[in-house]
Amino acid sequence: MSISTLSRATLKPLLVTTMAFLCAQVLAQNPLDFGSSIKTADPSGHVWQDGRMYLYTSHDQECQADFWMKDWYAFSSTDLVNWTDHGPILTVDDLSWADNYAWAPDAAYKNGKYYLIFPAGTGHKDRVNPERSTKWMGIGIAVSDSPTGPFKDAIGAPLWTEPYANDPSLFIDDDGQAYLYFHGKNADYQVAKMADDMRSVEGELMKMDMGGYEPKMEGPWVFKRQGLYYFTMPENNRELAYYTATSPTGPWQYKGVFMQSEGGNNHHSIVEYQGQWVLFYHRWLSRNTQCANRQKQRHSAAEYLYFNEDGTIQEVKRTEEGVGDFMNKVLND
Ligand code: FUB
Repeated sequence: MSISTLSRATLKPLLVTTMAFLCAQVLAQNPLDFGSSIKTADPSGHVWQDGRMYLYTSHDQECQADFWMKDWYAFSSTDLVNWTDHGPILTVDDLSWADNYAWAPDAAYKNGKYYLIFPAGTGHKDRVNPERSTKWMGIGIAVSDSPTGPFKDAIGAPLWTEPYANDPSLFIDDDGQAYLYFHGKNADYQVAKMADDMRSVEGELMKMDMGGYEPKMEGPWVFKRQGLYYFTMPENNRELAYYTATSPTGPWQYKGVFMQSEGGNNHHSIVEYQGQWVLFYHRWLSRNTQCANRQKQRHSAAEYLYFNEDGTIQEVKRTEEGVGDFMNKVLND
């Protein structure tokens, strides 16, 4: 049958399907398009004074082995679709005290400076004979006059060397006090107050009261909404879950999972941008067959996140579209 003999009734559903397909192609924004083939993980979102959204990420190099990661990146956007690559903003070569494990970073703005907080380390993790492992990780802090760096190691050393610490996240409360959350010894979640100059911690590292429910792991992220503090984390490194509290140091009350696991670790951040709450996280891509180890790699993605009237977080599903219609949504909501 030629196209001219197709009846209107036959054509209409075909056109609708085609349009829907084309729209999905145009809107598909997951994983995020950073304008190159770069693979990123552990995205931390921040909106600074210039009104742009900044994402600070770690970097999965092609064919990297066992999370041996070497540098950190920043990307920025005003529509969450078109991103500018500003990286790398710091590498382990810039550090005197670490040569590997450039893992999940976070950033903060305080006293007119931008801070990049990051885990890094040395040594080797022996997964077969853990007693032979020499791997060590600590937390460093770097400073810059610009949100996109270059960042300079602020103290030329980790904030502390013992105990083990990883996956730092900074939250600055309304009174200007900065809190450092991290995954510490025994994979417990801990918090410390940062000194006003952001170059050391003040007082003790505190293991937080998680209200009797504390799946261990990495990737803490804290934010405040309508006076309530949210402590969010990847439960057992997989499902994104959250707690709430009336203080930034807890005690925390467990509230449940808001994004299910798709296998492989997840690491996220939650930030409000132009009146929309957005969840940044990473997805595992298919195996790179060019790599000898056929290593899977990760890349950053984004979804809208919604709250119920009572402040609880609605479940977030992974989508292909992500936040591809962000500008339409901002203009129409
Ligand atoms: O990207 C390296 C590590 O994997 C991060 O620090 C963890 O949170 C996990 O995403």
